Amino acid sequence: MSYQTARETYAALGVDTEAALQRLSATPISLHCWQGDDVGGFEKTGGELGGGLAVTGNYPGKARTIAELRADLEQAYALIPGKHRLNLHACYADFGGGRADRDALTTAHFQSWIDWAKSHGLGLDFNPTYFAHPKADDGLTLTHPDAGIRGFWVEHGKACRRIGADMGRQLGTATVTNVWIPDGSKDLPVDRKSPRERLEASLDAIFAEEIDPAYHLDAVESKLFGIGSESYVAGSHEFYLGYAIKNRTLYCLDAGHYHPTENLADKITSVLQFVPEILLHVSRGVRWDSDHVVLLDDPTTALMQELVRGDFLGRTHIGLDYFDASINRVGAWVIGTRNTLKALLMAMLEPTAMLREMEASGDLTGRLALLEDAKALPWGLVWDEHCRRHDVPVGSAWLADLRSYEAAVLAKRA
Ligand code: RNT
Ligand code: ZN
Repeated sequence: MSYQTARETYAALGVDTEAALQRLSATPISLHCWQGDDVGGFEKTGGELGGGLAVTGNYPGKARTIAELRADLEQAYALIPGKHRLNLHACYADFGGGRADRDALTTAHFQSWIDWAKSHGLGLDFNPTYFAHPKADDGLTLTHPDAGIRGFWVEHGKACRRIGADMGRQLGTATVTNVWIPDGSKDLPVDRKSPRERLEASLDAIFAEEIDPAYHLDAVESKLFGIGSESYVAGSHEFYLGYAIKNRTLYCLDAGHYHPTENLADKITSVLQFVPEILLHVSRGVRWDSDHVVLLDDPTTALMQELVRGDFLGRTHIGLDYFDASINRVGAWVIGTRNTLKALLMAMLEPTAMLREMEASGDLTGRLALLEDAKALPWGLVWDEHCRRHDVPVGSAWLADLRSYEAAVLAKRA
C-alpha cells in the first residue's frame, strides 16, 4: 500500500491527508535540553540534582559539555521530521565569558545558545532553575520563609524573563519561560497557607515587569507531589490554575503531575476556557511522576485529539519533559518526539466531521464503531510520507543512524 492509497482511503472519510501533513509540519515540538545529560547542566556547582527530581540509569555517552550536548541535539533533530524548538534550563548557561550566580544571569550567558539556535533555525524556550543549588538545599525557593533566600530566587526569576525575552526578540519567535519550583513538604504541614501566600507574592514580583508577548510568554507549572514533597506542594494544580487565570499567564500541564488515573486530555477544554494559552510537558509517568519516554499510547493520543478537535493548536505550546538515562539519550529524544508527532498526526487524520455528525444526531453506536475502526486506518503510510518529505529516515531506519552516531561519538565519551 502506498501513500496514494492511504490518501484515497482517508478522502473517502472526508479527511484531507495533504492538509494534515501541512498542519503537522507547522506544529513545532520543544525538545527539552535536559534529556541529553540527566538534568545536569553546566554550572558544575558539585551539588545534588535535588528538587525531588530523580534520573535513573547509567547508559554510556552522556553529554559532558555544551558542545557535546549541541552535537547530540543536532543528531536528534536530524532524525525527527519538521522544524522544532529547544527548551533550555537556566543551569545550562554558557560561562565561557565568566561565571555568575543564578540571580545575576544575563543574556550574555545564553548568547552562544541563541546564536546556535539561530544557525539551526530553532526557536528557544526557557526555564529558571529552582533546584541543584545550595540556596535550594532545603527544597524551598520562592516560598522560603527567609526573605533573603526568597529574594535571591525572585531575582533569578526576573533575570530569566529578561533572558527569555532577548531569546524571543533575537530569534523572532516568542520564548515561553516556564516557572516550576520544588517547594513543598515531606510530612504534614500545619501551615499550608503562608507558603502559598509567599509564592503568590514572589510570582507577582517576578512578573511585575511587562514584556511584549510577541517575544515572551510566562507559564506556571503545577505538581501533585515530588520526592520529599509527598504531603504538600505549594504550587499545586489549584494554586497555579487560579494564578494563571487571575494573571493571564500560560498554565503548564505536565502529564506526570496529576493522580495516576487522571490524564491531561480532559483538562484541555476546561483550562483553555479560562486561560489564554497553555504549555504542555508531554511525559509519561509510570506509577508516579517517573518521567519515562513518551509513548504512542492512549493518554498521548487522547491529549492530541483534544488539541486538534478543539482547534487549540494555536493556543498550545508543546514541550517534552522526561529524562531516561537507561537508554541511548539521543534515542530517547527521537523516540519521544516522533511519538508525540505521530499522536498529533493521528489526531489530524481523524474523521472528526463524520464523528461529530454521528454524535449530534444521537448515533452513539456509529460514533463508537468509527472511533474504533479509525484506529486501523493507514496513518502509518501518511507518517512515512511526512518523514520522506522532510528528508529524515522512514520507519525504523533512523535507528541505524543512531547506532552509527553511538559508535562514532557517544562510545568515545569514556
Ligand atoms: C518537575 C517538572 C519540571 C522539570 C524540569 C526539569 O517535576 O516537571 O518541568 O521536569 O523543569
Ligand atoms: Zn514538567
